[in-house]
Amino acid sequence: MGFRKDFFWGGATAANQYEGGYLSGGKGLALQDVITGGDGRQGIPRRMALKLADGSTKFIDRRNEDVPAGAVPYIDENTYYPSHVATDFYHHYKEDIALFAQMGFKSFRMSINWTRIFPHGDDEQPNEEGLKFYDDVFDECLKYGIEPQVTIIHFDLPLNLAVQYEGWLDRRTIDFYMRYVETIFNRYKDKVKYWLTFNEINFCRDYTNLGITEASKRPDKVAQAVHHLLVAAAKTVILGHEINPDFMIGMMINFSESYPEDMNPLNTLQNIVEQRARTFYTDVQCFGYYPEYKWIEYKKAGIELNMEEDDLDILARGTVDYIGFSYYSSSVATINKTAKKTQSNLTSAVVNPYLKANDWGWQIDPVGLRIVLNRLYYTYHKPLWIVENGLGAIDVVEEDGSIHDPYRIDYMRQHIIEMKKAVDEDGVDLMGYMPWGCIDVVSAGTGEMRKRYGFIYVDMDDDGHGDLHRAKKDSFYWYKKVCESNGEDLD
Ligand code: BGP
Repeated sequence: MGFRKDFFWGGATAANQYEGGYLSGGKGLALQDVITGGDGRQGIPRRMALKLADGSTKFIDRRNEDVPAGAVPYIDENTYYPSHVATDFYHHYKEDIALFAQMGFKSFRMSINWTRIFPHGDDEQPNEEGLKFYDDVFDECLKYGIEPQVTIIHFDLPLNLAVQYEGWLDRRTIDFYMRYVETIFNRYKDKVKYWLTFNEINFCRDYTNLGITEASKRPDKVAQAVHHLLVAAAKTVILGHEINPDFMIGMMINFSESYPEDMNPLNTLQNIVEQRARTFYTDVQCFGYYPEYKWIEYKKAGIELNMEEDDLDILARGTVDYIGFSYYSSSVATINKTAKKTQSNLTSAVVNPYLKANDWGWQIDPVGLRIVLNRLYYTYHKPLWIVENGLGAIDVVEEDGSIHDPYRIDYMRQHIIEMKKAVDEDGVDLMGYMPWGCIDVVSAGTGEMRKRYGFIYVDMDDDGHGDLHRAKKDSFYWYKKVCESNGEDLD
């Protein structure tokens, strides 16, 4: 009973939110480098500065406004961009990995910046300095017996591919991506065994992930680009197993639970329909084919995918070895169009009166995690790995430098208790638990630093002020006990 002996206790990060060094070592510009910060609680969105086709410039809300055709994102010199320094893993990786080792991490999730390896995305040759950086990072992890888990694409697209090719809409992007994948697979095949393809693939639908202009007006183009992502993900699995049969290559999805509002059958039906925004991806990546409901949806919308002859075969052969997923909160499905809504992970959610929420409105639901574990395991029968979970909160540094974060400990304790029940009582095969932002990083949704998840505090604020020194929060010592006791000591 209890978690498996080789359970991966660890933590998760992503290059564009953590690494900084945005032009160091030959790195090129990625779309994430041209997105500003914002303020989630004040409703100030993250923005992008654009040079428009007529020569004028303008800022847009990167999530709720389309990038017009012909527009080119640029860096406005009077604006602060949080990814440029982030929390500077680029220069602090040795110190940070040593701290992870102190906590007893067995695994560390990070992503590779595509533009550190291929600065423009379509380069013929990789950038050796970028490759060397990750060699050093992996060596440092392995020195402490920490298994790296690498996300190949974490909300990441070279700016050049967006501007010159319209990103994933252009089939050639699959080839550029595969060149990147082949390069890193060959280079790191003896250092990295666990991979994830596209972070939260179900949220990769906008310009910053797909590179499609006027995305909201072009659902057919979005569907086409998503098809390219799925083919690319399947090709990754096939190629990875050829390069090293021991590779474990997972998908990565945000799987929030959702409940029908009440006993009205129409709300249960609504829930099934809403769940398809997630299960479409797990169905394709685990079963190896498009589910019938998706073909019907596309047919009704007049969407016809351009497929190459062997696409369906690639999808069938490229099914994943495990399911990696993020879980933070849950939602409610209802046919009531005026139901009260709150914020959630990169989206909004209907309010559930049974749950409390964090400062950003995300509803906290540990039991929902057990439900998701059951749903995924008993649908797909693949090992599961929770590769993100955690509480975004404002931390206060006391005069003596200590940081007391009982709210974070409590959140994680409740989720680990439910995880344990899923393993012990429900028989779910769970590989690991990687709390998000194990060290403070920039928020993906709001671009803020004040929204912190870490066990380790980093001195950096929303305007780029801070000396970047690291400090252990109370949760650091708590999580150390959790790792060392294999999840038995949660006090
Ligand atoms: C997920 C992303 C992460 C991360 C996390 C927390 O959507 O995969 O990159 O940031 O959510 O979200 P936020 O940073 O918006 O609080």
